[in-house]
Parts: sequence; structure tokens; C-alpha cells
Amino acid sequence: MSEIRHDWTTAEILALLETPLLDLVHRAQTVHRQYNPKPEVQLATLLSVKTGGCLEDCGYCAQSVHHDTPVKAEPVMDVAAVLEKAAQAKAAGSSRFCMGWAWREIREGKAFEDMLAMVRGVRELGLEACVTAGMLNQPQAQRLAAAGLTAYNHNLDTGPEFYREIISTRTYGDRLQTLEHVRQSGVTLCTGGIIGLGETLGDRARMLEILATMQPHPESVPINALVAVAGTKLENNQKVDPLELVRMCAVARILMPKAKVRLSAGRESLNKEAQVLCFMAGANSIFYGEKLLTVGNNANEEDLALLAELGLSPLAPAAMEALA
Ligand code: SAM
Ligand code: DTB
Ligand code: SF4
Repeated sequence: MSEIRHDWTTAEILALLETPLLDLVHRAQTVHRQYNPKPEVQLATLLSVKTGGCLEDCGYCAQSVHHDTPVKAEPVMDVAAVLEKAAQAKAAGSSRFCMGWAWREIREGKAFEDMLAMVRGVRELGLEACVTAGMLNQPQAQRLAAAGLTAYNHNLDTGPEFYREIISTRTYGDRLQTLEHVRQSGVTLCTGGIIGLGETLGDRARMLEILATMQPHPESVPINALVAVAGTKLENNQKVDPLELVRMCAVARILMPKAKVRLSAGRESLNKEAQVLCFMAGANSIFYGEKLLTVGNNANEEDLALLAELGLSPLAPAAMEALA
């Protein structure tokens, strides 16, 4: 069995990203079968609990106040409505429920108390609970852990040298600090990135290097392809070649053999064959449900049919409990 390493270098990762595609996919599939022998894919459903009006200026995001997009600021959803959505996600076959708040950071008060109640409620349904709500401090991470939070999503998005080109309202260091607070609290890490921002292969390698040299590795690594939203800074960026996503999934799998590699935003624009290649390359989780946070996603029936055709089963909540 290939060993799990935490000392990957930029040059090694760049060489992986540049490996001929079939060799790369073969290597990734070999690692994937060693570490994740069951033919399973985790279905995670997203819900935007607080949409729009975000003070950060992430160049890709439809929810930033710095952009004039069709997404407008909405009030925070209430606890009962969120738990109703979670129950529906469970009934549809999801094992993880991911809740998003378009916030720069978590603040104390009713909205945070409600977030904790939502986490408790989602866990009581027997689902994994994930939250993404911007920066947080150590006591907040501990309160989320005590409520039963499974994972906190906080992406690095790209390499540190390119970060300032995409986001100016916070630093890469801020991002790493939040991840450290989460790790210390015992909540698992969901952190990955986006391609298609205008970054170089070197920037992708640097992001993967920072993830793959964490000890332990993040438990979950989302790989997003830019969904270019009208009104954002990146609205005119060139569309990502689906094979670039395959490469990112493959390299993430090779570097972090046990992580859930989540094929995330941009999947709707992949054809069936490109998705199959991503699964071959080691992707073992998808967002499931008609919407991500604000943009569309593949239809449930289509996703279930694709998994069935490939002989893949949705990761059952029971298996998920065993992992917890
Ligand atoms: N506000 C929180 C934060 O920034 O951590 C959470 C929500 S944010 C929407 C979560 C992630 O979704 C971002 O870090 C980014 O990787 C991804 N994302 C956001 N907008 C996207 C887009 N238009 N296309 C692709 N990925 C996107
Ligand atoms: C992640 O990396 N991707 C998901 C989840 N984590 C929160 C969000 C994708 C958002 C896509 C754009 C939108 O729906 O606004
Ligand atoms: Fe705000 Fe998150 Fe969007 Fe950035 S990605 S603008 S932090 S909601």
C-alpha cells in the first residue's frame, strides 16, 4: 500500500498535475481502490441558510455586496424551516447536510444560537452536519463541536501567491487560522478550492501542497470549477476544461488517499463521461440536490441513475456513523 505522506513538495505536485492524463488517472484509481475499496459515493445536500449581502469581496461569488448579481440579501432562515429541509434531504438519500451563511465571520447572538440548534437538529436526524459561515474563533469552534458539528467548510480556494488577486478583504493567514481553530476543536475539516479563477498550474499545486502537508490531512476536500456568475469580477473568465477537474480530483486523491474528494460546483456543466472520469480519478462525494447555494446543480434522478449505472452506492448513514 502506498504510504500516506505529509511532506509533498510543490515540484512533486506540479509534476503530478502535468502527468499524461491516462497515467495520472490510473495512479489515482490505484490509490483510491487501496484506501477506499467500497464502491461508495457520499451524497451531501447544501442549503443556504443566510443568502447574499456578504461583506467579503471574493471575486467569484454571487453573494458578495461588492458585486451586482441577481442574488439579493435575504433574512436568515429559521430553525424549523432548516430542519424541514434537512429531513427532506435525508428522505432523498443524503447522508450529509451542509449549511451556508454568507458571512465574513461568525458573531455571538441569536443567529449563532440558532446555528447551534440547527446543528443539533441535523445530528438528531442521523445526518452528518457541516457548516460554512466564514471565520470563527476558538470558543465558537468549541461550541459548534459541543453541538455535534461533523465538519466545518472553509476553503483555501487557490494558492497563497494568487489569493490577493481574488480576495482583498481577508488574508490567506486568516483562512489558515480559522482552519486551525476548527482542527483544535475536534470538528473535521472540509477545505479545498476552485479552478478557473485565472490561476496557473503552479497556484493549483501550491494550494494542494498546503492541504496535503496538513497533519492530519483534511477529511474532506471540495474541488469546485468556477461557475461564472453575471455581475461578478470573474464573469468573463474562460470556461474550465472538464479534464482539468479530472486532474485536480486525481491529484487530490493521490496526495490525500483517505479524504473525501468532493466534486463540487461546476458539475452541472459536465457531461456523464466527464463525471465518470472524475469518479475514476477518485472523487467520492458529490453535492446532491437541485441547488448548491445560489446556483443550480444536477437533478436527483439523474445523479441516482448515474451512480446505479456505475455500480456505486450512496454512502449510507450507518457507515457514516461508524466513521464518526
Ligand atoms: N462564506 C463562506 C466562505 O467563504 O467560506 C462559505 C460559502 S462559500 C460560497 C464556499 C465556497 O464555495 C467558496 O470558498 C468557493 O470555493 C465556492 N464557490 C463560491 N462561489 C462559487 C462559484 N461561483 N463557482 C464555484 N465555486 C464557488
Ligand atoms: C464548496 O466548496 N462548494 C460548495 C460548498 N463548499 C459550500 C458551495 C458551492 C457554491 C457554488 C456557488 C453558489 O451556489 O453560489
Ligand atoms: Fe462571502 Fe463566502 Fe461569498 Fe466570499 S465566498 S463573498 S465569504 S459568501
